[in-house]
Amino acid sequence: MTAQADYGEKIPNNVSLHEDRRLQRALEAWQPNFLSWWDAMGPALPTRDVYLRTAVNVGRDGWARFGFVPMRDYRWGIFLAERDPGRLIPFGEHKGEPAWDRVPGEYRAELQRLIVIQGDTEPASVEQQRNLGATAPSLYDLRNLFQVNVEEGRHLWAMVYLLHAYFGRDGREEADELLRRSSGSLESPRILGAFNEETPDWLSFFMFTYFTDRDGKYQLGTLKESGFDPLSRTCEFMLKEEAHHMMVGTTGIDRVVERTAQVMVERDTDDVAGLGVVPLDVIQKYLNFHYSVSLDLFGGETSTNVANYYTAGLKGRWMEERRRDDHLLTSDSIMVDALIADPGTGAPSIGQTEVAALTGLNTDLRRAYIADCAGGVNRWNKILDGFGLSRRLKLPHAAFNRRVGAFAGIEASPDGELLDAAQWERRQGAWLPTEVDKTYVRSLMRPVRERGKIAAWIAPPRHGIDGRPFDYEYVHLS
Ligand code: BYC
Repeated sequence: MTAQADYGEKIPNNVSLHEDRRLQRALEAWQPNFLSWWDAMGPALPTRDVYLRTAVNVGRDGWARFGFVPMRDYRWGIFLAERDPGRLIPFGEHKGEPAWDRVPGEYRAELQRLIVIQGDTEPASVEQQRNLGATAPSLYDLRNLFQVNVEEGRHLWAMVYLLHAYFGRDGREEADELLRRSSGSLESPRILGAFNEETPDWLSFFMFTYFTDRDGKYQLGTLKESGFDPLSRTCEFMLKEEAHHMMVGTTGIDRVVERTAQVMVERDTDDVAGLGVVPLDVIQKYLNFHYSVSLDLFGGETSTNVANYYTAGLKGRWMEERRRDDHLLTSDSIMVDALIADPGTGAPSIGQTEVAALTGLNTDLRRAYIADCAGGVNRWNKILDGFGLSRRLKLPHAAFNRRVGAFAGIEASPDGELLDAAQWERRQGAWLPTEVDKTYVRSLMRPVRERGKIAAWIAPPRHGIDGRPFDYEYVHLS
């Protein structure tokens, strides 16, 4: 059983931190560095307090408490899902052995790397979203932004706990590095590409929380299967919080599409750029961008890293336990996207090739993700349909705008047509946000801070938070 959450401690936790004074001291020494980072890189808009959900336990019968909290006093805690003492490793060459409570020496470097990469994304997203508070379309949205931010902060704590508790001095150094790198920095950028991109406006924020947070959902889903039980348990709990981030993205884009569709119908025109809402082709360009950089987050179509992680029992598949196979995959294969050279001319074309299932595991996960993303697009198209509009949004081809994997070296249109460099240069402005598009979207981003009011470019939400109405005063500004 997991210990009860201890809220009397400086660092709330359900891992009996007080029983390990050394670890407790080490984390308490990291805490002020975290707070200085939060002050310097976290939400820039000054607020008095915010109606936030704080994780207080991991149980089914309630794990969160809602209330007004000054953000700096948010109780970032360490919570692991309950321990299943009989848990067995579900895949790889250690399949069927008891899950590990300690780090196996032979896998130390790989596990640490996975935890550091995961940990690095959490503060990165807070940094990317730092200035969005200044232009929030409503108090409801402002509160959701801050909720996402504090929870990403808590997810950083989750990874830092693992580094401190299980990886000795190396782990402590890595935990410090997590606060030293910063999103978009030239000298010490964040590790993964998408986390060095800007999130300068709320359309980007909703696209980020839809597409990039969804990568988080899938990656955490695979780490939840890990044979290293503390990692598994922390990811299981992180996934609960992650659901709110998905909701913010999904309904955020719903509401942008809805408002645009409304104005298109009212004015009987597609050309809504001058009418204070985001034109559908700009929404499509933002979607193209965020989707393609998020596809990159899954790594190459083939990867020996992922094969090794799986075989070692460190990182499983999405829904590992529901898969009906041997969970070893040593004799299976998978078709993955690839560039195929024409045997005669050598000219490349987009096709598929068969590889060992183990090396194709990034593809396996990316496919689950793509299917999930398609669900969002269907939803937004239903909104358009509901307004009687025939225009549709779509996911671009997997080869479009890729910088990692099989298509990193080529350019392709959203329909998957191969392009040479000159064609790409000439046409990319039709598919990716241009400076003009970004400036237009930014021009719409005027803050609305009056209770119950909302900016004109977005529809109000259907529901408030925690049963409160939309016009609740979710944030008290200072
Ligand atoms: N940018 O062998 P490959 C989240 C590197 S999001 C830059 O194909 P692998 C969140 C790669 O590291 C989830 N570099 O890659 C969301 C490798 O480097 P080395 C975060 C990249 O290892 C929103 C090389 O290229 N969690 O939680 O099979 C808000 C060859 O690549 C990129 C995780 O990612 C890139 N996009 O797969 C807040 C889970 N992609 O070894 C939070 C942990 C690849 O040559 N990470 N590279 O130096 C992993 O499982 C894997 O490391 C990756 C890459 C899936 C990222």
